Amino acid sequence: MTETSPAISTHHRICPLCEACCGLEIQVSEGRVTRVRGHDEDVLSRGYICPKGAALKDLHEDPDRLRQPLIKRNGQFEPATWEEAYAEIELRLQAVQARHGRTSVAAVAGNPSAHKIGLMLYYPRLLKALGTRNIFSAATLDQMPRHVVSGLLYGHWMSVPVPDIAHTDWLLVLGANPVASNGSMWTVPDFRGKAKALQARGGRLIVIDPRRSETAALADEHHFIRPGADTFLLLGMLHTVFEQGLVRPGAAADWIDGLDSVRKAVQPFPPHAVAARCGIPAETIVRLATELATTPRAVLYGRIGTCTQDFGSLSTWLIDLLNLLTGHLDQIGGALFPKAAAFAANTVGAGGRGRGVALGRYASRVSAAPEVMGELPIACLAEEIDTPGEQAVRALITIATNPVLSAPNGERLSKALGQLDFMVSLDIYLNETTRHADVILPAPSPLEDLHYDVPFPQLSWRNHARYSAPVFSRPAGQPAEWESLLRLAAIAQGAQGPQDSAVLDEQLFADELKRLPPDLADAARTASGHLKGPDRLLDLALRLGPYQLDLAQVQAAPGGLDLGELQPRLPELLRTADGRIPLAPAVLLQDLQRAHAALAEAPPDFMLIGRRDVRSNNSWMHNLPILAKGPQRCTLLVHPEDARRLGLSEGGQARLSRSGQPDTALQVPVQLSAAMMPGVVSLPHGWGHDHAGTRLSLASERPGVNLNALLDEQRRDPLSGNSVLSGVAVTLTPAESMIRRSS
Ligand SMILES: Nc1nc2c(c(=O)[nH]1)N[C@H]1C(S)=C(S)[C@@H](COP(=O)(O)OP(=O)(O)OC[C@H]3O[C@@H](n4cnc5c(=O)[nH]c(N)nc54)[C@H](O)[C@@H]3O)O[C@H]1N2
Ligand SMILES: Nc1nc2c(c(=O)[nH]1)N[C@H]1C(S)=C(S)[C@@H](COP(=O)(O)OP(=O)(O)OC[C@H]3O[C@@H](n4cnc5c(=O)[nH]c(N)nc54)[C@H](O)[C@@H]3O)O[C@H]1N2
Ligand code: SF4
Ligand SMILES: [Mo]
Repeated sequence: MTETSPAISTHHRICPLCEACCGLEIQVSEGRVTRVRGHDEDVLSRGYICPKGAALKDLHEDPDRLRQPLIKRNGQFEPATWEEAYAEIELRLQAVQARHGRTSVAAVAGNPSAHKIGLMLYYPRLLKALGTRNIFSAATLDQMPRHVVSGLLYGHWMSVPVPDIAHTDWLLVLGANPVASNGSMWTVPDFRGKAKALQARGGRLIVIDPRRSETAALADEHHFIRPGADTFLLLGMLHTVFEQGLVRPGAAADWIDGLDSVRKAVQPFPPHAVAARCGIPAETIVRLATELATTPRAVLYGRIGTCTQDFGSLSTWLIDLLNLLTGHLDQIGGALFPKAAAFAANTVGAGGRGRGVALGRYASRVSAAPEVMGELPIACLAEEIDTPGEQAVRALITIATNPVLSAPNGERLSKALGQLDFMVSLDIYLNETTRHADVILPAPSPLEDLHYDVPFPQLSWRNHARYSAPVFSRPAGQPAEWESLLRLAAIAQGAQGPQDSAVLDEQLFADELKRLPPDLADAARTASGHLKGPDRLLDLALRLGPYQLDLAQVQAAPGGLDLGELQPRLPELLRTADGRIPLAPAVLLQDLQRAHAALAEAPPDFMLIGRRDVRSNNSWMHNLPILAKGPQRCTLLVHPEDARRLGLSEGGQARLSRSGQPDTALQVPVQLSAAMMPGVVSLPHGWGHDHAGTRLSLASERPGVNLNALLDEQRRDPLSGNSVLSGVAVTLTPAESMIRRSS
């Protein structure tokens, strides 16, 4: 913190609202935020900020943000003290455990938990204490295919290659819109600025998307693709690479196995055979493959559009194979693996080999969906609750998640939550999901919390280590989230009565040290022992990390420590058991049969895709005045030709349902957009704030509709368990017909 004048202080805070992780400069006067702007000295983001960053002030001040625990009594939430709340949880959670066993309790964690160090570091403690297999998270609505492929190919879920945007001359983006989303599984603040720099040095940006997105508008080249068909495009490209003798694995050549299997596997997919399926001409497919292979610094990047589809794991695998086989993996200007200063499993130990990963060690009870990364698909949560049986889920803990809006078929989940014996939520709002809880524990405002990003330095465009101290102190009595998690963990383990979170934290630290060799543990106890909470675990992780830093060093650099440009990391990065990269894992080859069977599928009349808006964030930032103002954002984008054919007009209402499921119908305002691929319509997710019993006064004024109410929770990428959220067949009619039919 710096004192600018006696009344004004300036603080530096990493923005916790999206994966760009911008460094912000927050000015405070008389206990209030008076200005938020980008921090010019931040080593990662260099002054960049988006409208959401500025909304941290509104979030901090939002009168609807919960500041006291709530306990539901006779169907009504009543304010309670923290000890009353914990006592209620103890009574009721332990009763469920005693009666129905440990599996009867489920836990779900959501997106914001990735942005809270307290949640990242202490949630595993809670899961261990719960001892349940019913663990779910938003990862299966998002990036699970990415983890599967990283695990299988490189031996760790979090070994994710990211485009070296600082040096590449050719960047192909599939299914991502970083100009609006600010990047994902790739921490890249100011993507627009970096893309413009790429173009200024003569490079090219190419976008593949069923909508001419904000990123496509910036690109040198954009191609529409039939939603869900990336796998076919990528297979056609890979076929070309083999066919034209362009296979040159470069840096990775010494470590790969299974090249012939890949060659054989792509044979049925020449460009002319996949062109109609993906909607991209064969010549274009061949040209893109050739450009990728012959441009010395080139890279493919795929994200949510390539993950949340029927072939999510296949698409992600093919993206990596294309980068690798054209010599761009682990190469400057290609796709590089970041080297994080702390918490990265792929920096631990000697490197070069490791334990690898296992998939499907167990399966979900009802659908037999395989476990991945210790989780089950979140789309299975509702059925695990509402399908009777000895092993049914009867109690639930939610941490920073709103699956009633964020997951497919939230209606079913909402009903299922109503059937639970007990539910507790650690959250900041009384919203569509937490309204079902029996106890809500409020998290502090992000400005009252210290921060260090745990996952994102493992995904960043440049290596760095940055720390934020709290801007404000927590209100009296308000625990940090990690303290709440320690209390919940103690309860889950059967503790009775009030517990001291400081004592619980000592136990946790002692357990952490037990995992180290005795000499290292002694050194760590001496070095980090004076700290507590996440600071202590962070100090330990920095010391054990590849740069051998410590917390004090990172804290002393207000803009963070710049740890340099990304560098090649093979073979040290590998953690597969044999130290090799298996190009053709059996499970992926097998999954390819599914794509083969779907090659001839004709497109339905209309397909639905999602979209993100700069002023929105999944389901939970619609209550902040600075973001909520302006035009309605929950609109259905329809191509003007499609609209004319259907009798829809700008500003009119459309009736939208999943094809064959008229009861899923939503009524939505139409917005004409020539940026849509004909036959594809787009609706953003995270809306539908019209449930009774929430406390979201501003959001409920313009609730929008819930896209996920249309989606089928049973439709998943089988290997990763990731939900299919894009490319769903829909039926579209003017809303008048809805009125006529019902009258
Ligand atoms: N159709 C469709 N659906 C999608 C997507 C899509 O593209 N299309 N995207 C998916 C993706 S990528 C994701 S990540 C998921 C997100 O889905 P979720 O993980 O469920 O996250 P959000 O909907 O963002 O809800 C966040 C919750 O965290 C709470 N919260 C906010 N800040 C804090 C905090 O500091 N502490 C605590 N304890 N709680 C906090 C909010 O009040 C809210 O309840 O949505 C998915 N759903
Ligand atoms: N402003 C804002 N920022 C966000 C979020 C937010 O809600 N709002 N959410 C955050 C989260 S949780 C995440 S995971 C990231 C996601 O970040 P991104 O991955 O960049 O996600 P989107 O912006 O949804 O962009 C996905 C693009 O894929 C396209 N698409 C849809 N289906 C297909 C398909 O089948 N194939 C291809 N090739 N393209 C397809 C869509 O038209 C869209 O343009 O954004 C994060 N940042
Ligand atoms: S892009 Fe916006 S929301 Fe994302 S970290 Fe930066 S300021 Fe925050
Ligand atoms: Mo996400």
